[in-house]
Amino acid sequence: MSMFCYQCQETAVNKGCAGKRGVCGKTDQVADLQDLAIHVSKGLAYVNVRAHEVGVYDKAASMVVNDLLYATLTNVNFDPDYFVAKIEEILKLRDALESKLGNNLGATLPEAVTWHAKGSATDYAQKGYEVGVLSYTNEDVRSLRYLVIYGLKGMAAYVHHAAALGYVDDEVMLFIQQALASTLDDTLSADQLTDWVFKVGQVGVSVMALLDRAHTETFGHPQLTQVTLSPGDKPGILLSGHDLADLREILDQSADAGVDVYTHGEMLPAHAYPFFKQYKHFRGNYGMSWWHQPEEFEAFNGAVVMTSNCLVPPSDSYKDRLFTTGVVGYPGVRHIPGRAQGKPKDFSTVIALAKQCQAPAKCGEGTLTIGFARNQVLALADKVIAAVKSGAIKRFVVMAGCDGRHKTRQYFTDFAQALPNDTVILTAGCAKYRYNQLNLGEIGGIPRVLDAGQCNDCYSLVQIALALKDAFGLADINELPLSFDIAWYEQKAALILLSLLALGIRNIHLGPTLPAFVSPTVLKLLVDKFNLQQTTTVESDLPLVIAGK
Ligand code: SF4
Ligand code: SF3
Repeated sequence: MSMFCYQCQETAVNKGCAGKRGVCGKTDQVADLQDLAIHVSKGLAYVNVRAHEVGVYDKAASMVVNDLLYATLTNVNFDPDYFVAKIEEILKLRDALESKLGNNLGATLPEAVTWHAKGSATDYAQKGYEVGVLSYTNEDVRSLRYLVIYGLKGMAAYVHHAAALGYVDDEVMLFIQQALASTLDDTLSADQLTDWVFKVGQVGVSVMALLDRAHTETFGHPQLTQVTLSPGDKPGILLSGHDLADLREILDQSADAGVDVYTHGEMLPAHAYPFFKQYKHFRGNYGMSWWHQPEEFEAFNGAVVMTSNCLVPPSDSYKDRLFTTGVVGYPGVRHIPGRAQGKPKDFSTVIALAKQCQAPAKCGEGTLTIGFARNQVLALADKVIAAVKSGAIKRFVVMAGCDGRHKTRQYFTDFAQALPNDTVILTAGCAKYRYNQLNLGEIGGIPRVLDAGQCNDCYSLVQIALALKDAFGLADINELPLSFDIAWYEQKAALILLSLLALGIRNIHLGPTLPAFVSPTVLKLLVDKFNLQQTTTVESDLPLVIAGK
């Protein structure tokens, strides 16, 4: 067996993970099964789009496709059995829809629509390899197709978290099917393929808006909040990932259990929502970004729940204290099943285990200041505008996105430190852990690092930028004293990048490397149209970023 995957920033030698195992720990079998699962999802999406045209659309199937896309995102699901089951479920849904459609399906059908499963998981994996990334021989077509597919994976993540809170947009669900089905259409020209890429970016903005609405209408608008980093002396539950619906249920179910609940990684912004402040046992944040989890989960001593990416393959020292839920999975790690008929998930096993554990070992100290999403920043709008007008703030620099393991990411810490004292950093996503404890000070009471929240809260940063544009009476967002120095790792960041481009934002510096899935021709297009640049060194990039170039 072999594999080929180039979807994340840590892909081997920035070309592609091949052979037996990816850099993230994904095996060739899982990578190939994921590729087959995507292939059959394209087939189901194709049939469902046709079904929509003739009025027999399967709404539930669109969510199955969505969650499958999310499960294949980097560091979400490493379990081959999960993908075998999903492939079979998707084929059944496709076949059922096909029979409803009858002659309406059409005569000339893509192979993804006509393929039928036979054999074992090994045969599935073999098929997955055949229909995976390398099945596209033209590298530009491959690049544009995978920009669409990876953007959709990121979109699926945000759709999933919004849906968990009851927010579903039918037009978005249909778009995901249409965009996925478009990757089966060999008649599309280069321009049409490119159009699909930008459409994904446009819809990405709407999806981030939907998740923002789901979060703020359910939990209130984030407020300026100090989060403690020192653990208490009770046993704990540590919640990582992005899903706030899971957090609410864990907090409800553990309120009288004598345990504390902590956030890890991308769950940190939860402390800023008014709703979560009611829980006395919601104690603080433990640890840093995702890749520190082997040491941090070990030192935590208690139960750990992964609600989304990024899961690092666990060591035996804490595997029996680790739980997955939602679309996350890992062989041999206990999984908390989803909500049946709208009832909350049952986290009693997690709570029972936590009660028997020791309290967390010391990990950090002091506090972090968070909660600068759009409402909180706009509450300071007068101050911010006055500071820009007086010259006290010369520039805002969006340093959002993902963190990762590469040593080269020290660039982002050094860059934040090197920025002059009259600049303000706007951040979101786990990239912030590279500079959120640097104590960069304030400008007239406005902290120099404004943390809007999770990666999806880049939407909040865009809203802040648009409000400033209006306040200054500018015609174009690119006229603002605003620059972008973005760190990426997985496919949510790919969606965020496409969304920023769809909004017409130019001069984005992206690093630490450019995506391996962007071919030289496609890169030229992005450079010519948007002046997209790879981060280089702090010395070279700093003057450009300060000058808005
Ligand atoms: Fe490699 Fe990233 Fe794919 Fe994992 S997700 S196999 S590290 S490219
Ligand atoms: Fe981080 Fe995985 Fe992307 Fe939500 S948790 S930003 S990398």
